[in-house]
Amino acid sequence: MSVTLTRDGNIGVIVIDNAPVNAASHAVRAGLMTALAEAAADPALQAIVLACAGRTFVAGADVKEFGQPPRQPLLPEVIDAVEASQKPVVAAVHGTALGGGFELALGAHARIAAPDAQFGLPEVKLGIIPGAGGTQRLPRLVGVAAAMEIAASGRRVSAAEAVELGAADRIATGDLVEDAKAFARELIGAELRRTGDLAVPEFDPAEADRQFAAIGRKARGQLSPARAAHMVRRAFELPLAAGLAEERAVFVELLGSEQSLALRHVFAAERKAAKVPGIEGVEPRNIEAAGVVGAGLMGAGIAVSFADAGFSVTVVERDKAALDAGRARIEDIYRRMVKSGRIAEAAMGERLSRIRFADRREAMASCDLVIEAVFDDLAVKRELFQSLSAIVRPDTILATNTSYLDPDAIASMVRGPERLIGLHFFSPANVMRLVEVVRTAKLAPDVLATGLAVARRLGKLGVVSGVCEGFIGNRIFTAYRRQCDFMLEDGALPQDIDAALEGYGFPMGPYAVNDLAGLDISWARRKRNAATRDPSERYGVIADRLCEAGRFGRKTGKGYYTYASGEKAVDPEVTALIEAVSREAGIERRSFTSSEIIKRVMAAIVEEGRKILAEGIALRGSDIDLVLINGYGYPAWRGGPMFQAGVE
Ligand code: T1G
Repeated sequence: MSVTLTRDGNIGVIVIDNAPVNAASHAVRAGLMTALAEAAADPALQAIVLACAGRTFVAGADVKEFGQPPRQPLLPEVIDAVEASQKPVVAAVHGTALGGGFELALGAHARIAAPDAQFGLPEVKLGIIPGAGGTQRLPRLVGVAAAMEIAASGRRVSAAEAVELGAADRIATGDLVEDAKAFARELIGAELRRTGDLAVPEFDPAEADRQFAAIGRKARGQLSPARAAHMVRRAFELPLAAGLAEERAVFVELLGSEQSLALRHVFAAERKAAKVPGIEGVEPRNIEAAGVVGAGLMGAGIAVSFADAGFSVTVVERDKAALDAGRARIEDIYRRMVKSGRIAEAAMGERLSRIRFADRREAMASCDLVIEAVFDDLAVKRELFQSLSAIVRPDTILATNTSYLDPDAIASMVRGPERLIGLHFFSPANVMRLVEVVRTAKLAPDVLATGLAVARRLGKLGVVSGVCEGFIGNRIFTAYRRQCDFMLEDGALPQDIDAALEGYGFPMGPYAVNDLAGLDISWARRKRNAATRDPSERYGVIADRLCEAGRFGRKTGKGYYTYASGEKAVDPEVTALIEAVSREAGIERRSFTSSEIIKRVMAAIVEEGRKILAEGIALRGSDIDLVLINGYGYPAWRGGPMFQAGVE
């Protein structure tokens, strides 16, 4: 680690070098104070550039220091010293200036960014709020509304948007540090614009109230987004010093909160998930050309994911009609992304240009990886993989997106089973972060490493799963759905269970989810497995009864709920059907409190999670937490069911 001061004529260049992400550790903070003092004392220096070595500007406070006693100088003190400098300080930002990194840049008198640099205040994702002036300085540059949104969402802000908002001043056109030096030279002799001295611009209180309420609703029980937004608004009411003090107090309060401990567990868990025993140092294969067989709902989403990440994609369907339908599905996904403002029209064209469509599998002969998302039937997969084996190169990786079939059985059909991997995406595949990377028995280590690398390049979270029915996520979902179904027979109603889980922080309860996905899919699976079901095990019949009545969910206008008006509504017919099932089973129905429902669901999850760990299907409890958070809507600010149960 080093913080160096070098001289280029009358410009002092301070460079922070603290791999891997220039986190603002104690040593960095102390080094900065020394370098600033040296630059201030050197009469030959008339301006200062603050830059970082390596791949990014300061990416935040050092999360490894959280929970330890704070050590002087604290980051706010360093930022105050930057801002108080009598000589202009220009921050040269590349990579991701996040959290304390963004706050450090805000303390400078100007900011110049590399074109692909990003800014952000992701503290809320760690259950805290910015603690070094982010909520107090940002609104002084961009206004209350934009600052509330940025601080409460924790999202990334591109360099272009930062300049547009006023959070950054320029985009570098050549070498970032050279451009920063030129910028610093321009500021010599000019009146210094100290961010902290700026007044917070007027804003519309009624609009801010509406924005604040929306932030609270979206947070679904998480505290930090609203607290961050509130502190931004306080910047308008308080002088800087008081605002900084109040912000720091809230930051320290939340740092000790359960929600922050839980979210820091999730942050660490995401990095642990990439560490898989047995493949340390194994080089992934180079994947540039991906083939996707099947352009239904899943295949289309997978193709979009790969195109979005810069792969060239070949989409294959069985015939022209299916191919045209698949192409239309993919174009529709992009049109919706443009409509929602997620991407610009030009980006849609650019990404679509990466996708080729073919109704012959031979079109994938040059692919580095081919993934199938065809009908989940073993005979269909067998025929497909046998033909693919003869078309693609021997080193082409073959992947299955199957949800419930046995990937080892599929691997046995492939020439070179060591290259058959499961990549289980979650619908909609171009939105959901989670990919279960399924480790088949014969899988080659470099193919497993490649699966994880591809998931990462897709911007997704790869979690390794062994082979079992439903892998990690669906196996656990099935287990806790079973408990919910039993509670329906014992006395609860769908709306009770959904309300309990939504109150716990899930975006949707299991029955509303089921109506959305369709009841017929799991019904088909239950009928397929009926012959092998253990007759001694309790079996919930309500789902079958609903399907037998043609109630498949939203797509048939009714399932666990009715959707006559398009909105979900409780259906007395369903209540009557459930009560009849209880009567037939001789069950005396009783009421359930939300906390009892939650306790029973969490117990079912943890029990199944422990089995999954004992069987070696999941590497660690925190991997199971990541699957439930990123695939099933478990509220991240609770850390995960295994975290709650103290299972690492
Ligand atoms: N502190 C310490 N180590 C960090 C770190 C951090 N802030 N961020 C990442 N690392 C480590 C990480 O553990 C991993 O280590 C390695 O860097 C590569 O990370 C006062 C209080 C920067 C976008 O929340 O979003 O500032 O596992 O695998 O995918 O208001 O890391 O290899 O040993 O994630 O290229 C605010 C969190 C902190 C940013 C890079 N900042 N980091 O992503 O690499 S709170 C954040 C990230 C704060 C102030 C408050 C990402 C990244 P190892 P990686 P990446």
